[in-house]
Amino acid sequence: MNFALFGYPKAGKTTLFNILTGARAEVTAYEDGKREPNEKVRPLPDARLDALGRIYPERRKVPAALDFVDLAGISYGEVKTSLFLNALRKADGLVHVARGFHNDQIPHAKPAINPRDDIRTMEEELLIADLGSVEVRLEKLDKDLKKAKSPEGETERAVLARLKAHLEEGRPLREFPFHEAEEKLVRSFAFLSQKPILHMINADETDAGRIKAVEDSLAPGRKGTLVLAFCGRIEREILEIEDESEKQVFLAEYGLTEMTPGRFFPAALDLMETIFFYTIGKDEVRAWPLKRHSPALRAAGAIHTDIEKGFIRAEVVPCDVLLGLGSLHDAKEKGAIRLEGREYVVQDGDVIYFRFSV
Ligand SMILES: Nc1nc2c(ncn2[C@@H]2O[C@H](COP(=O)(O)OP(=O)(O)O)[C@@H](O)[C@H]2O)c(=O)[nH]1
Ligand SMILES: [Mg+2]
Repeated sequence: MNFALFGYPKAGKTTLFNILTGARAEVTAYEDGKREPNEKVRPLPDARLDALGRIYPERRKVPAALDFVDLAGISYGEVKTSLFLNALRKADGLVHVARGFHNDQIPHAKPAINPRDDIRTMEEELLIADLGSVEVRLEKLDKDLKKAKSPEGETERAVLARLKAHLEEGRPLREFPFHEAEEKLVRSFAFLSQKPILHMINADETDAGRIKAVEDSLAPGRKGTLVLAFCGRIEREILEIEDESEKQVFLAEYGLTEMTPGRFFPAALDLMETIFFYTIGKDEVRAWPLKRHSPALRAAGAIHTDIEKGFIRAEVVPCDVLLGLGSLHDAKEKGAIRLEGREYVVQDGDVIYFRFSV
């Protein structure tokens, strides 16, 4: 799963990247810094995987991996023409970092710090970028359809025309009521206003004690969007502290309850409607991300297309049941393992063994 950190210049994107991934990428106050993105994969902390791993200590634990890319700042009004559009399109989730801190030493393109405005303009800019893609494609389709008839072309044109009207009303594609076939048809556009977006407010230190209030005051409450706040400067300092209890003291002094990753990961995964299922193989115990409400067949396909093609059945036991009984062997003895078919809707925390034939 991958996340793109993006936003207007000097918002604290690289600071957040470091906080989330443990990287030590350069953070710059003045010059634009480097243009190439920072990238780092971070294994997702997973208490259930850890517990399963303790049953099978000799097997390798493989957590889900989150891939972060930290892009250089994009100036106001320039998202549509940005070099980073492709990086944004590739992301499963967008992480927009908005500046909420005041510091005269750090340049800002607008007269005031206004994260609410930045959220609004950034969402608007993503929408405009999508509108651009739709218009370009429609123009091309119009030309092609004049030259030669094509039922597929007509269908696509009709869908895009509806998307265009929707976007022109200023509504993101997250709020478009896609049917499955339509969704498939436009998937390759990788529309930005269709992606889940997490707005991360880099709040002022003076707001450290009221992070929740900042979040509540800015939450747009629209489908597929979420606002979280963090104090980049304070957390960066805390990261330098080695001693765990000293860290807690420092956090408490500022009125903070938790570091950002502990809040970011569950919130982001929930926003992206991602659950996890687990496999216990002879060499490894592994966590697999999956879109919520997916059938067992899709879970099988996430592991390998052969398992999907040759699917026979899924042997399922919820992780907490397995942990309670002690091991897969005990779960089998106690009859706790269910046999499920391809349509079975996978639940968060299911431990699954797929029977398949090649
Ligand atoms: N006062 C203050 N400065 C910050 C905060 N977060 C980042 N900065 C500073 O803002 C500048 C830009 O930060 P950076 O993370 O590189 O932002 P980016 O350009 O969005 O990647 C650096 O000088 C940081 O030290 C913050 O929460 N408070
Ligand atoms: Mg940066």
